[in-house]
Amino acid sequence: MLPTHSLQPHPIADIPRLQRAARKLRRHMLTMAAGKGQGYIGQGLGFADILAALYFHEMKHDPQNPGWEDRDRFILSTGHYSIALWAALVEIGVLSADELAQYGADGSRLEMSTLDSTPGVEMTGGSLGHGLGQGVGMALGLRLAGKSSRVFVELSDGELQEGSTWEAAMAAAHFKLDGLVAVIDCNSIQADGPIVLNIEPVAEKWRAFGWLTTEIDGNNMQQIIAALHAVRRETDQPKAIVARTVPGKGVPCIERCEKAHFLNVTHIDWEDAIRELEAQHD
Ligand SMILES: Cc1ncc(C[n+]2csc(CCOP(=O)(O)OP(=O)(O)O)c2C)c(N)n1
Ligand SMILES: [Mg+2]
Repeated sequence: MLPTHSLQPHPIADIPRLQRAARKLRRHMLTMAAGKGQGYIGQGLGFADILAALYFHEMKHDPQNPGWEDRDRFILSTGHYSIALWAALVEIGVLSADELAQYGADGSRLEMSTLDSTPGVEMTGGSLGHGLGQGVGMALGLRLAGKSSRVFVELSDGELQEGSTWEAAMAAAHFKLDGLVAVIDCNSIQADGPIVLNIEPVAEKWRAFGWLTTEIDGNNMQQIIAALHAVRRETDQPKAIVARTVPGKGVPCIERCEKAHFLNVTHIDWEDAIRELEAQHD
């Protein structure tokens, strides 16, 4: 965890506004899952706070022009978390809220796994373990092009068991990719149960690979903002934020699910889930 003295919020961060944004993202995700009757909702709810902080505070982007060449890049390495990205892209106005009903439908732009043909998506996902390698390539390319844009890569704890992740981590440190930020979503699950291999101590591993690393509660907006602020430092090192998150965060009936990886109508009454989220607004 970050030492207490570094947990001061960024001076211009409006924490309550960002928490409200995260709740809106969660609401969009529940709308999608309820419409489809199923989805990777546990992960999305767990990652909502970080996405809200990235899209509504930290990243440079232009919703009117999602392909703007000076934008910061956000790579969602775990394609199955797409529900979270669709929610963010709707909330910033790149996609329309009407499209939420198309989540997971055949031929839809809002697939259950990401497609880079959808506006705002940097990488086609699905096969795990490739996001960081793509992020390294993008960060190198941006540096060669003389751009100041940064590259944020979401990674999962399951992906820490992929050799390709560590090859990319080593390359990023070798090339001193200062503008590359990995946000590692440690939600302690991997498909149908707990993490299979022991991946701890996660933060020490990133430090050993040469990354400037902080560890936070990934559902605490103040800590998220403090960590994002800390990794703005120019250090000739890539940056890692190890975020401990709770699958289903914000919706108690989903938080309580033992197998939160993929939820469907046999597990969840979606109307109850929406009511639970909305009750927390008060
Ligand atoms: C290379 C690869 N191997 C296996 C899978 C199948 N798979 C899909 S999601 C998943 C779980 C991986 O764990 P994590 O990324 O932590 O996801 P979580 O369970 O937290 O959603 C697996 C094994 C895949 N998509 N890609
Ligand atoms: Mg996981």
